[in-house]
Amino acid sequence: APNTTERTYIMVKPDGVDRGLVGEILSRFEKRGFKLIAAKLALPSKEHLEEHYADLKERPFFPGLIRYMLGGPVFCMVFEGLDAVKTGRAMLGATNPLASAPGTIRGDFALATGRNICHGSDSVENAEKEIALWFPEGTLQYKLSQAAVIYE
Ligand code: DGT
Ligand code: DGI
Repeated sequence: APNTTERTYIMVKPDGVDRGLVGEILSRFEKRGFKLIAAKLALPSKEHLEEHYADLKERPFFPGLIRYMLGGPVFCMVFEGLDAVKTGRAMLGATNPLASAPGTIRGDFALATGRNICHGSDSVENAEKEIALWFPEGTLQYKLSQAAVIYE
């Protein structure tokens, strides 16, 4: 049977929250059929963001990235569903919004790599790490009544 319980961590960055795009971004995942199993608005510390972006620590844009991410609240979400990680990335679009197709979130709402309004886990392994980092309190477990109309 297909794995309908894969999870991904999706985050609206401070510019996305400031621009009023939380509902739009959440809504796209919801409408696609993914199940929302955790969500919150957060003001992460510098240390927390440095851990989230630990893989990019040596990159020249790292200090600017952390400053940008400290600019205001972020909206944190966990979605569950078939191929959630890869499909989530496809819905966000490319890292550089100019390379993102129209119809993707970045392709519809962003122009600059350093202001690309959202984050999505890039592998199942990283999704597990990110969910543990942002939701140490855990996620919900429940059944959506629409599951039978989303999956065969
Ligand atoms: P790709 O090669 O298919 O993965 O496409 P991208 O998304 O890497 O975009 P590309 O190849 O046009 O640009 C290569 C890198 O250059 C990109 O990952 C980040 C940087 N870059 C491109 N445009 C911008 C920009 O407008 N602002 C900043 N800060 N960096 C940019
Ligand atoms: O997972 P992504 O957000 O698509 O991309 P990533 O994990 O490679 O990089 C994380 C963030 O770091 C990305 O959303 C924006 C920023 N970033 C990545 N590459 C560049 C960058 N910022 C600037 N200014 N320039 C870059 O080349």
